[in-house]
Amino acid sequence: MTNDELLRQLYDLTLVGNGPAVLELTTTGLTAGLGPETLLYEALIPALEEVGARFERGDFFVPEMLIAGKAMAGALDVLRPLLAETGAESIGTVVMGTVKGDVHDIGKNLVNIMFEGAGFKVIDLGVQVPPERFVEAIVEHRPDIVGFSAFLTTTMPMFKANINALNKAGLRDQVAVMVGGAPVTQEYADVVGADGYASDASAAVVRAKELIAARRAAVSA
Ligand code: B12
Repeated sequence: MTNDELLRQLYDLTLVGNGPAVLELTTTGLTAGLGPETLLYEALIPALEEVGARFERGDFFVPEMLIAGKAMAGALDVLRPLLAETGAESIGTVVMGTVKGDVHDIGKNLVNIMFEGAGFKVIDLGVQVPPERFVEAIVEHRPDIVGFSAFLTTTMPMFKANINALNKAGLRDQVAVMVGGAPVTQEYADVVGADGYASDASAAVVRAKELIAARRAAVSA
């Protein structure tokens, strides 16, 4: 099988949510010398995008989304140590969570993996995280960055609710707020008053480093 055929098969099998075959093919791909990023960005993520498109058209339903998501999550478990390979000292702390009312966690988990890979300490609060839980975690861990993930237009307003909770707790200027998730845009991030937005995990790392550098420069000025 050529690498292109392997990526095509991985895409097809993720699309239909064949977890065991996705796992096997991910391992085969790595053995054949394909990088973890190639497997992610050229097969796994495009497959989930197609799942979403089919769901929107009414060709797929929630069970299909669920098994495709599970297949992707299984592959991520294999890719995680390779994406997060680092011996570096921590360059900052990030508290991350999917907002209240939202159970999508694959995108958030991918961001966490890339953050860890870049040398951040990540505290993952999981999914359906209410504003008060973010506040507690910020008080406890004193992170440089708090990240809110949302995948539904109906849960995106929780960004604003979370920021209001930080303001109320007097924590807003102690932490940089980053937001993201499939329906989120830079414009929306600006409207809710977030400090940073990124459309994917690699961009999230770049933006997080910029935010930390800016905050440290402001403190020492
Ligand atoms: C898998 C999936 C599910 C699974 C989730 C499994 C899981 N454990 O996550 C299940 C089946 C549970 C599910 C449920 C539902 N889903 Co759903 N789901 C999806 C699907 C197909 C893939 C999402 C995904 O994981 N993508 C892969 C990752 C890697 O996505 P990504 O966006 O590239 O992630 C990057 C960025 O967003 C960014 N990022 C993410 N978070 C953050 C955070 C920060 C701080 C930063 C900086 C960056 C960042 O970095 C990530 C990594 O590169 C999407 C389709 C889509 N196109 O998104 C629909 C989709 C998100 N779901 C949708 C819907 C409607 C639902 C349901 C309401 C369906 C229903 N009727 O019940 C429920 C809601 C449940 C709930 N309360 O949350 C809609 C949302 C529409 C909308 N605009 O609101 C979508 C878009 C499908 C569609 N096209 O209609 N879903």
